[in-house]
Amino acid sequence: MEQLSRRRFLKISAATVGAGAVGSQVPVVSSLAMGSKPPAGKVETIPTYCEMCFWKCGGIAHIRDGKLWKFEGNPLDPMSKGRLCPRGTAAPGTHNDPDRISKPLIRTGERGKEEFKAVTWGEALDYVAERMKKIAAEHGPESIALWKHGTGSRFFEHVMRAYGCINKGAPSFAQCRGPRDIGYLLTYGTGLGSPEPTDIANTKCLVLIGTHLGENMHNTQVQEFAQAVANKATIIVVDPRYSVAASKAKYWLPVKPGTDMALILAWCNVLVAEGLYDKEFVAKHGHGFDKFAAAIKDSTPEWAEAETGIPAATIRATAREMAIARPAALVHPGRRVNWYGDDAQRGRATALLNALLGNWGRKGGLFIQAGMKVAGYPFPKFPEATKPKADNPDHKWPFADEEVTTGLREATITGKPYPIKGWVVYASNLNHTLPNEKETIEAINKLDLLVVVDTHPAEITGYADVVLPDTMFLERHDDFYVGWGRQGWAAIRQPVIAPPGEQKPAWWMAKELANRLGVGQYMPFKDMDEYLAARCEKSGIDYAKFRKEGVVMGPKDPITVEEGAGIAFDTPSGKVEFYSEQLAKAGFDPVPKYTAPEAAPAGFFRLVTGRAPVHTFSRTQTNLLLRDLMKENEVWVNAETAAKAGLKHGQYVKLKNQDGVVSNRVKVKATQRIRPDTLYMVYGFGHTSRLLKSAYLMGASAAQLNTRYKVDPLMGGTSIHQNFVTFEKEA
Ligand SMILES: Nc1nc2c(c(=O)[nH]1)N[C@H]1C(S)=C(S)[C@@H](COP(=O)(O)OP(=O)(O)OC[C@H]3O[C@@H](n4cnc5c(=O)[nH]c(N)nc54)[C@H](O)[C@@H]3O)O[C@H]1N2
Ligand SMILES: Nc1nc2c(c(=O)[nH]1)N[C@H]1C(S)=C(S)[C@@H](COP(=O)(O)OP(=O)(O)OC[C@H]3O[C@@H](n4cnc5c(=O)[nH]c(N)nc54)[C@H](O)[C@@H]3O)O[C@H]1N2
Ligand code: SF4
Ligand SMILES: [Mo]
Repeated sequence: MEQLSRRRFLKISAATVGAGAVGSQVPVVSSLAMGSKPPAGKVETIPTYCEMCFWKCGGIAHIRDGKLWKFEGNPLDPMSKGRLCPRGTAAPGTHNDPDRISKPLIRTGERGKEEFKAVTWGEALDYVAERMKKIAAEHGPESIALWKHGTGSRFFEHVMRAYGCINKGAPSFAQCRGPRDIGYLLTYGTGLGSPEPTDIANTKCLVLIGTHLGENMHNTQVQEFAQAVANKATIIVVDPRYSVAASKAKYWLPVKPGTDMALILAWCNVLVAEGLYDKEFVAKHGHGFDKFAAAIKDSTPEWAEAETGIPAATIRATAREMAIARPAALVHPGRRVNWYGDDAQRGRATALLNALLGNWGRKGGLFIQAGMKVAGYPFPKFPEATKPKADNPDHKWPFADEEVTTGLREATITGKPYPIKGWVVYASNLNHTLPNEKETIEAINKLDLLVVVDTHPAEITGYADVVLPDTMFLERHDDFYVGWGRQGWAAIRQPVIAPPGEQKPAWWMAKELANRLGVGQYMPFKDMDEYLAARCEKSGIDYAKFRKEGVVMGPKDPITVEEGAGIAFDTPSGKVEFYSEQLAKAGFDPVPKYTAPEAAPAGFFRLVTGRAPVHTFSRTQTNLLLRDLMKENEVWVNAETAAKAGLKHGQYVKLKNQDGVVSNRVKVKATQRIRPDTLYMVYGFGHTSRLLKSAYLMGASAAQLNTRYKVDPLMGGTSIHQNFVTFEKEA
């Protein structure tokens, strides 16, 4: 396999910020690669895994004369393969960010007014423990919920569960990959999780539906995508916007937003009608294929053309491209798929399209994941739960296999099935990550206690009663990351530098809280060194070597059928379910069906969102290295649409949505690269927290305009591409 050059990786990642930014991106990233002589000084290197996003690439921190100098990829790590994305590389910018919270805070003003006094750690933790005990005494510990994202939440979850807090929520499920995982679970008997088992590097035909690799900077996948492009794989991109990925594609299908299901069903129709599908795989592993074939009989390319705007001939041609390449043809399952309310069924439709291509367990398709065993720590057993969880008590969403965030928010608002009176929020900016901020604030106003554990004064922090300042990942220990992939592995997180202020690591806060809540026996280790060393010892892993190298690889199992992997499916039928009796029994379509999306009101455009390659959600806008590359977002407007509306490229406008919510001002990017009926914005900008000084009111918040959402009836995911906006020109 050709070695991927950093240059090609960078080229792919250069993305939306435009040609000018490619140049400006170089200094941050390339000083590491250009072999420039390091200035004099004592340099120490310490490996740890990255958490500038949740991909968890292994990196190596360089400390020069006691200061954090740079963070590079760890060549031993299978996620980074020695290279980090721009955000990982810019991690020192988060360590040094002047906008970070440096002391524990207690609220002095009204909620949302961002008025606090600094207190000692003892005062802050005593306050939290006392309030938690009071809520537990009055309502039971179930009435305190945890919201979480990322590795640092691990011991908060542990301690709270020990105290009897069974309720939790994570926007990284219902607002992200949840619908897709449920679609695959229903079809193949397994969700896909993270990282997805996509053999992009070896595929001969890659289909990306939305999934905007190169802007979505999930490192390994972007590297593999560059490999697929170099290998001349046929790339098919379905996106109303000419994404970076589309610019590498043989086919760009500018689908009408919300009609992807019609396209996927039409592709299935062509594969079946023309007899191009993998008959052997379907005969051996398929369940209910005949019923499936009958259900999609009328989903012809001509029918889909009218819905999607993609010519029937193109639909046929692209289906045939997949068929020629199969089984090394891969329809990427997607990641943030909460778009239109039928998302789990759309996930299932892509799962079925992959099944027709027979790519399960095949080279260039979806491989069989391998893991490794790392022994757990001998903790005492948790107390039995005596109440059901509050987010989905009557299984309103029968196929949700993780907590439903908006269900938990609703329980907090209504007090049903029982009151929720406390929230502990770890690294989740709920004002921006749950749809409809008004409902989030309504729920917050019902609380007796809101604890926010964060690195930054984010929007949610402004509502907190107590703010606990966390270290950033380079400053702390966390639990091991035990990864699943082509080969199992484990990576270590260890502090490489002291925090700049009074910040404390999450595990320490959790341990201190456990002592105050009377559940100290659940955190029996002195510190993380002791905890991690104990797990290593039980697993036969050399801890000293692990600390030095950062990564331990597990056994190398066969991962594809070609290499000898066996396949089995954990569905009710034991097969790939082309027809799902489970769904039929629960009153849902056993074969995915298309519903036309709602039309935009006159004068309005559909607002869709995505990622910038150099930022993570609403987390990194104050990082000076990344802010330098992109300090505000733009609204992409088709050039003709802009001309009709009298808008010029580069001018500022405000956007008003169907519910009358008006955004902050945002720059117009007039471009041919988007459909005339669609507007696009990178999500995460438009901060309204005044304490995020360098990001305050820079760009517009897509989240603020996402007042309307549809809930996926299968699993409670919330779709946000339901919002329409019009222009409000600046006076
Ligand atoms: N740099 C960076 N990378 C990230 C992240 C980050 O914050 N920053 N976040 C990570 C996370 S958690 C996630 S979940 C992923 C998300 O990244 P992906 O899963 O790749 O994102 P998508 O939801 O597919 O949405 C974005 C793309 O879908 C297109 N789109 C919008 N509407 C439609 C439609 O109706 N049909 C089709 N076919 N396309 C449409 C948009 O134009 C855009 O190109 O990114 C990950 N990678
Ligand atoms: N409107 C809209 N909503 C979305 C999305 C979208 O595209 N548009 N994307 C969805 C997706 S794909 C996902 S995965 C979710 C993610 O949503 P969440 O799970 O809620 O997580 P983040 O947005 O990553 O949370 C950001 C918060 O974490 C803090 N933080 C950063 N690092 C640390 C740390 O080391 N410790 C602590 N304690 N705090 C830290 C930041 O300062 C910030 O306040 O959002 C979903 N919601
Ligand atoms: S993809 Fe980038 S930000 Fe995410 S873990 Fe990897 S290097 Fe860090
Ligand atoms: Mo996500």
